[in-house]
Amino acid sequence: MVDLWLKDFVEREALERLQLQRLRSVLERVYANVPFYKQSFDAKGVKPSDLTCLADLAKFPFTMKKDLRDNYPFGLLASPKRDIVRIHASSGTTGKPTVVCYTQNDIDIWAETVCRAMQMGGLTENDTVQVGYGYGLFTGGLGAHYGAERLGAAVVPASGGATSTEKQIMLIRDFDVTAICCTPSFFIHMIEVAEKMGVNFKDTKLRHGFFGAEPWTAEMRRIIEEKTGIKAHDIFGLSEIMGPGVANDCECHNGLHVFEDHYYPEIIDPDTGEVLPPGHEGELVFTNLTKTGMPLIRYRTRDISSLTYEKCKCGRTLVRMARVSRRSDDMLIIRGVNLFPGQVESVLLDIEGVSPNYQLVVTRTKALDELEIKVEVAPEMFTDEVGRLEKLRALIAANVKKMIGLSAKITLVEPGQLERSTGKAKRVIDLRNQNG
Ligand code: DLL
Repeated sequence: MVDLWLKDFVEREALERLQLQRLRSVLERVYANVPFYKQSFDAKGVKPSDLTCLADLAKFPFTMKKDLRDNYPFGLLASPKRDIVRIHASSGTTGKPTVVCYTQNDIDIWAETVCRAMQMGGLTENDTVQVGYGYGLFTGGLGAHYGAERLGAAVVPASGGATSTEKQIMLIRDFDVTAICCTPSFFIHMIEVAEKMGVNFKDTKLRHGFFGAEPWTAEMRRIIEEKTGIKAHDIFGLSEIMGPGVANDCECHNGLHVFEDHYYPEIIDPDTGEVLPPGHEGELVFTNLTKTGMPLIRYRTRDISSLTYEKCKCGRTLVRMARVSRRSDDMLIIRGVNLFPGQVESVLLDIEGVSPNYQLVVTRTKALDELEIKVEVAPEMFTDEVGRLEKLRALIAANVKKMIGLSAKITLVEPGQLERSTGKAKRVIDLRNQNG
C-alpha cells in the first residue's frame, strides 16, 4: 500500500514552509530559463528574490492561455528539450493548440497526485480501475492511467471514444471493475445504455466513479449515486498545470482538496487581478511548485471557485476549493441576464421525470436573444396523456424564470435525441454570431 496519502495530513506550518521553498525555486528556474518569464518579471520590476513570504507571490505577473499560444510549441520550456518525455496538447478547435510538456519528474508527480486523489476516494491496490477518459493528446486518459498504476490497482485502459459504450459496460461487468474514471456526462450515458442492455450497475462490483473534466452539479452526483449505488467523486484538473488530479473531493463532499504541495492555488478578482481572501468567490489561479518541464506561474484558469483553509472533517489539512460549477468564459449573456449552464442543470434535475441530458441553444432574431432549453424526459411522459407533457414543460419554464430570471423556450425530447459524447459534453450551442 503506497502511503502517499499521509502527505494530505501534514501540519499547515510545515506545508507552508515547503511551499515557500518550492515557490522560490520555481521562480528562479523560470526566470533563468524561460525568456517569456524573464521579460514579464522584468516588465513588472520583480525578481525571484523579492519573494520572502507566500503572499509575495501576488507581486508576480499572471500567465494566460494566450501566452501558451504565443509561445507555441516549446517557448515556455524551463528544461532542455532532451529532458522532455511527454507532450500533451488541447484539441483547440481553431488555430494553435495549447501545448504542455513533461519531464520524467513531472510524470512522476502527476502519477503521485492522481494516486492520492484515488486514495482520497478510498481506492487501494485491490481495486480494478477502468479508465474511460480519452487516451491521446487529452490528459484525462494517461493521467488517470498512471495514477491508478502508481496505486497498484489493475488498470483497464478502455479509453473514451475507442471502446463502444456497450463494451465499456461489458468490461465493467466481466472484469469485476470497481472504479470508473470518465466524464460525468459519459457515465450518465453509460447508465442509459446499461439499462437497455439489462445490466444493473448495482449487481456489478462497481463502487466508485472519478468524474471530472467538465462542470457537474450536486444534483448530478445524487442521480448517479442513486441509480448505480456507487460513490461519485469529483476530480479536478487542467492540462496547463498538469492534467487530472490537481484536486479531488474527500468523503465529506465539502469542496475539493488541492494537492497544494505541488499546485499552489490563489483566488483573484477576475477584473482587477487582486488576490481575494479565503471564502471569496473569484477566478482560480495556479502556480506549479514542482514541475520542471514547463512550470507555469500564476496561471489564470477562468474557473470560478473559492478557497477555504478550515480543517476538513476528514482530518486533511490541504486547502479545499469549492467545486467548479462555471468558468468565466462559459457565461452566456441573454437579454442582459448572466447565465451559466450549471444553473440550468440544477433547475432541471430538481424536477422529477427530467433526465440529465440537456442542451442550451441560443439564437438571435431581430436583435433579440432567444434561449431554447432542449431536455430529454422520461419515456413514460410521452406515452401518457398529452396534458402531462404540457404540465412538465410549463413547470420547467416557470422554474427557469423563477431561479434564473429568464423566459426560455422549453423543448422536451425523447430519450436518446440529444447528441452524446464520450468526452466533455457540449451543453451550449450559441448561434448568435451566425444568424444575427
Ligand atoms: O479536463 C483534465 C482532467 C481530465 C480533469 C480528467 C479531470 C478529469 P483540460 O482539457 O485542460 O483538462 O480542461 C480543463 O476542465 O479548467 C475546468 O474548466 C474543467 N474541469 C476539469 N475538471 C473539472 C471538474 C482536463 N471536476 C478544464 N469540475 C478546467 C468542473 C472541471 N470543471
